[in-house]
Amino acid sequence: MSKRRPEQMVHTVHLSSYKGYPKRAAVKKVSWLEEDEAYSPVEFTHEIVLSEDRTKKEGGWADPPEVLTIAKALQKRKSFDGKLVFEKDTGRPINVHGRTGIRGRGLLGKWGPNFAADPLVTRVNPETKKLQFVAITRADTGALAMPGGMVDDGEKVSQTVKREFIEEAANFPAEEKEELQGLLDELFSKPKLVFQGYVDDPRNTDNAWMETSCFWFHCNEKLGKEIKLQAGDDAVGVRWLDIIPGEDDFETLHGNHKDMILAAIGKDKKFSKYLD
Ligand code: RP5
Repeated sequence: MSKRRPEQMVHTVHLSSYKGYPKRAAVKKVSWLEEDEAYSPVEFTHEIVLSEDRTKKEGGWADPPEVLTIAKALQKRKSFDGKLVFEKDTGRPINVHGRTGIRGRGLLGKWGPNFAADPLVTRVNPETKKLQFVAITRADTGALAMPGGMVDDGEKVSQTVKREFIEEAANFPAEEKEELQGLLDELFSKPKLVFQGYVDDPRNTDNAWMETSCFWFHCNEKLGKEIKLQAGDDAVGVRWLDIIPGEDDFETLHGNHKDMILAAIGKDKKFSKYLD
């Protein structure tokens, strides 16, 4: 797995906007270790999150708004990027990578880290010989991204990557799905964990943020030709995208997906040549 020291990640979320979010307050100093006396973040938790309070709604996916009522459970919550630190006056966890311009949870259900999983599915294009990966177009921002999603309560991350791939990138009617099943089982049989950590996601706030586990699955020639793609769920498009640093589509991937992909491939003796 790629071992990035968490402190090397400098997030840019405070510079981003997201549909339905208020404008972020100015962030002069990202790091909590530096004083930013004028810092005045906007409080924002989306009403969808409040309506999914699992203490009030059966099957709800969000924590309750009163963070102190789950203080014990929060103490046990672990971030991939370091020990959780809590605000003294409110008990809220603070973003492991610094200020974002928004307090509260935005559209994220959990206080602190919200865990996702991302499948990096690659192939060598049989004609161009370029290394490519399966990229979806996200419905929320229009950005290209790995077809990842949130880990459901009680679900193993290795199951999440396969489920999310099928939902977002291989969303065929039942019959066709059955035909593809064998290929997908083969492809997802050997998960290789290549990244675990923070995602520079535009939904992040000072008190809630995305973290992911990225698993790499490479298609051999046969699989690369036979796997069919069909967008679904949160994806409005899907395609094989060339992994070419410097090219616009690749440079502008969601969050830090580009860095995760480059780190995984750059460290692999067999594949790093594709980045030359
Ligand atoms: C990113 O958002 C993760 O890396 C993952 O790709 C995705 C999960 O959120 P949804 O796509 O489910 O909204 O931060």
